[in-house]
This record gives sequence, structure tokens and C-alpha cells, in this order.
Amino acid sequence: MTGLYCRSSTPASRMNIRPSCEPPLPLTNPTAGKSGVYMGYMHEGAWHVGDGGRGERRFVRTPARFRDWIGARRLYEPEPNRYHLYVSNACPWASRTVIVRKLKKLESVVPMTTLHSDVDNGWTFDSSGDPVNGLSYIYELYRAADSGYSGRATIPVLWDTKTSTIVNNESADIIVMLNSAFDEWADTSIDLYPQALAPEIDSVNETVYQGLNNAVYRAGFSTDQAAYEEAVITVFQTIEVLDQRLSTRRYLIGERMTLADIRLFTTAIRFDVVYYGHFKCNVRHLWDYPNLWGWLRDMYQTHGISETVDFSQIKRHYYAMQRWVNPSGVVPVGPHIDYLAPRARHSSGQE
Ligand SMILES: N[C@@H](CCC(=O)N[C@@H](CS)C(=O)NCC(=O)O)C(=O)O
Repeated sequence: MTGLYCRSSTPASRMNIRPSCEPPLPLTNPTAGKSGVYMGYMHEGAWHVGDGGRGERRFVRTPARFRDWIGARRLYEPEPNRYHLYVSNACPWASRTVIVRKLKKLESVVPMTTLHSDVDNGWTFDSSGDPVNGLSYIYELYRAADSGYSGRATIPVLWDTKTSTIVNNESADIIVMLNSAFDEWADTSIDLYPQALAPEIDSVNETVYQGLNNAVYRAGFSTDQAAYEEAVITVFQTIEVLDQRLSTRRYLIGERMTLADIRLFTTAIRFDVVYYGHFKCNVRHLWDYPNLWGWLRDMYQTHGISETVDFSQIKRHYYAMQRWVNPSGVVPVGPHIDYLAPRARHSSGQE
């Protein structure tokens, strides 16, 4: 199981507890940690250190700024090796794009650079650097795309090497593009967003985004008791609804996997590992919900998906980098979860 077994000689590993990450320090990205600044933000083209509004009483996510589209007869035409994807395996939003790129077999069509989970001045390239523009930090890409950019320097980023700009930095858009814009070179036997199902997928996506994908962050980043409680209640109400939904079908929309499943998966696979503890979403574990738990193992065991999940990087990124949530940066040893347990679900969704 990727990342669940640590070979380093920590006290926990010597006790054969199977810790799921490296010790918290030193940082494993040699270029990271130099400034002690983990995240930062851009204001009018300049990079600013500090949390830049993290630790607010109620967390409000800033909408993505770049929302252009790749398509035939558009400014951004589909072409192999023209666009570059910047991601991190720690990030649930970026991981959506990693999974869709993999399932559509676009690895040689849309090149990708994976940033390290250890950040320093925001997302930081490792010692091999940015292969496209030779940069050191993701915020420099934002500045290159818009010299007056104000906002957060988030991943994923879909970069156009031809016009040297950011096409799109919203994962919800990028996965729709990856699903069909490159079909001339992709695996067309897989369609994760069939037109006939689009309204239902969109509707489930909205429920999952408001109630889970973003609500776990609203819980975890809140510094206000009432705001936190409201978010956690929303999270568990949504989990109940999804568990119920999955009692009668294998996937969220029915018998085929769609983008709705991928958008839920990247949050669900992080739930017991980081959101339960670090974001205090601890009313119940996800494994306590039989249908959701069966669906999660089913997804994880789908060919190609588990390779995109790196529990070690996920835990380090949240626990060691989000110091406004976890000031010590200490990363927990557990939990040990068997995502490879048999997933014999039949089409009704039941095990
Ligand atoms: N709406 C964006 C959100 C992306 C996002 O928030 N990414 C996080 C990483 S998990 C990030 O880069 N955060 C940096 C920051 O907020 O400064 C998407 O879905 O693409």
C-alpha cells in the first residue's frame, strides 16, 4: 500500500507499528523550509509571506482566476505536448486531474510536473526545478501569467507553453477538459462525463463540493467554534446522504464511474487519514459507513487509481505544512487502514 509502510528508523517503526509517514523534520524537499514560510499569497504581482487570511474565523475559498478553455477553433487548441499540468499528490484538487489524466491515458499527451508536499513560499519545485520555465515556485507562474495577479497561488495549474500563460487553475474545469478535449490522442473507451448524465453529475458534484470537498476545509480552517460546528454537521449530514445513495448503486451516478466519483474520491481517501484528526471531522470514521467504505475501496482498487495516492505526502502536507492548524508540525503515526480489503460489491452497491 503506497506510503503506508515507513522504512525509516523512527521509534514507531522500531516497534513495528507501521508508521505511515516520515518523521516531521527535517523537511524532505531540500529546497523547502529555507524561509520557514509555508504558504503565502500574491498581491498586485508581488509575493507576500504569511498566511494571508488563513486562520480567519470562517474560511471562504477564493474562486479560481483563470478559467479559459481548451477546444477546437479556440485560442487554446488541443495539441499534444502543448499544455503542462502542475500538481501535487498531497492536494485533493490536483489529484482529481492526476487521476483523470491517468484514466484517459494522457500521460504522453499532457506532460505533468509533481510538486513536493513540503512547501516553502507556497508550492515549491524540488531540486530538479520547473522543466518548462525554469522557475522555483508556483507563484512565479501566476506572476508570469498576470504581472498584477492578486490572490492565492494554488495548484493544479494548466499551463500553455505556446502563449506562456495559465489556461486554467480550477480542477473542476481541468478534469472536464482532460475527459474530452484531447480525445484524438486519449482512450475514448472511457467517458467520465457523458452528456446525457451531465445534469445529474453536476447536481451530485454541487452537493459533494458544498457538503464535503470544501466543507472539510471550512471545518479545519475555522477559528470560530460555531463556524466549525456548522461545517462538521454539514460534513456528516452529507456523508449520510452519500452512504444512502451508494446503498442502491455501485457508483454515485449508477453503474459507471464518472467525474462525480473522482471528485468525491480525492476527499474520501483523505478523510480518515487527515480530515478526521487534523480538520477535527471526528464524529465518525468514513469506514463506519458501510456503503461509502465499500465504494472507497472499490475506487482505490480500480486500476491506476491507487498509484496516485501517496499517504505519506498527504499527511506531511496537511500536518507539517498547515502550521496555523497544527503549530508543532508533528505528523501522526497512524492510522493503519486496509484499503486493499476485498471490495466484493454487487451492482446494488451492497457488499
Ligand atoms: N478551486 C481550486 C482550489 C485549489 C486549491 O485550493 N489548492 C490548494 C492545494 S490543496 C492550494 O494550492 N492552496 C494554496 C493556497 O491556498 O495558498 C481547484 O479546485 O482547483
